[in-house]
Amino acid sequence: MITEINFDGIVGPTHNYAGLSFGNLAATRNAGQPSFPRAAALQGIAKMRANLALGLVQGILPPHRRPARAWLTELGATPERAPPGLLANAMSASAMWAANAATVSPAADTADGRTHLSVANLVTMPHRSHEAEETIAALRLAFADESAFRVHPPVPSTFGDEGAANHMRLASPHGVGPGVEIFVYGAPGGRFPARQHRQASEAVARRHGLDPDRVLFVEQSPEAIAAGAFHNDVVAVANGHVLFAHEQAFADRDAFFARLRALLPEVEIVEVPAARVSLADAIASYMFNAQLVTLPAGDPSAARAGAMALILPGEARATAPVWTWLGEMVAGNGPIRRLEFVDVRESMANGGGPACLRLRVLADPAAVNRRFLVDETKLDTIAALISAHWPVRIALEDIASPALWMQAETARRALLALLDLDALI
Ligand code: SUG
Repeated sequence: MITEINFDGIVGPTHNYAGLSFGNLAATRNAGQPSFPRAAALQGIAKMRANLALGLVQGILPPHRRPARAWLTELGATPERAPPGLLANAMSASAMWAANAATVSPAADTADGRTHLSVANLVTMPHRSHEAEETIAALRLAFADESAFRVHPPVPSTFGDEGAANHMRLASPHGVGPGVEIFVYGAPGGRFPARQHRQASEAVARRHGLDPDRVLFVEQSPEAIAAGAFHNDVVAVANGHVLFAHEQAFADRDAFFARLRALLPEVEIVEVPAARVSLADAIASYMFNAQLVTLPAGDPSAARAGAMALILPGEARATAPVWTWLGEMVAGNGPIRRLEFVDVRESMANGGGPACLRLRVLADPAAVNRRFLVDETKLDTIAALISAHWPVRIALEDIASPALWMQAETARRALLALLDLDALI
């Protein structure tokens, strides 16, 4: 049966705060702080358990090899002889933010009736620009069934592409027919880099065989990028027929909403007014970097068919205007009926909330390589391995430590062996 599967990136053993992402305010603010990779990875596991408890199907994507030796070699360096800045770029655990792994178009939207995935090139940030090669290997293995999936390589690096973080899909609540795919891009020239280029989005839409009449290319508001929303999923999220967004998320909100309503009259737009929650508070709390999920039938809070839950970071509770607004929203009669909170604070400190940590794929779980799917028991074994192998703490100076490189490589190999994914070593 076609269902939404969330593939979470397992937080890698080198998770650290090197402040590499200009324009990502949390990451910049926490630069130089010690990190706690074991706690970070276990927080990710706990989030996956919370998703399973809601009755959702859960998948995983393994961490990438760190240090990224192959990338350093291409640059004429080695971990031992790399300038510190370059080494930090080779040690980031940033592949954990699986929303940036690829853009996904479900089978219902594509010309050949297969689910298409385009691996993101992530070229704007050096530490993320070398993720694509391992991501494509993992996705080709997870979605190896060519009758159901097609995995595309990244678009050429001329145009920046950040994957699903800048893509939303809305569809009829009855689940029939193609959806409307929305690609959100940034215009260059602002205070911070616009990571998603319109040309990259257009290329992805063409390659996926989307109906041009059911695709919208929407500019993210320059104010949102300037306020620290380096991806659209920091100010908006969509699920089913519901769009949950900040009033200042889009450059031309009125034109976008009018086009969307014309294409999908059933759409429900839950908009948070700037007068209630400022852009700054929305970004600090990551209230939009939530997983907006449809509760399975039978859930007590699903008082009406297709009711939805918002899986939010704990930080959203700590920001008073956000907490007040969310409370009023769930008490009302809207489509979002339940709030769930997860503790992903190690990831949040690098600017990655619950939604960043997962890649959504609408597909039949039976068509997916089962090694990439998890249940409670498998999560228990992964958690035990993390507790045995992941470093407890990394201080910035440890990034240059050969002992840390060895521990990280051993930990990753042990995880891949446990998952029966040695093919990715
Ligand atoms: O690309 N942080 C990530 C956070 C990605 C969040 N993803 C989504 N919004 N979907 C980024 O900025 C910080 C790493 C560092 O500084 O070491 C970092 O890469």
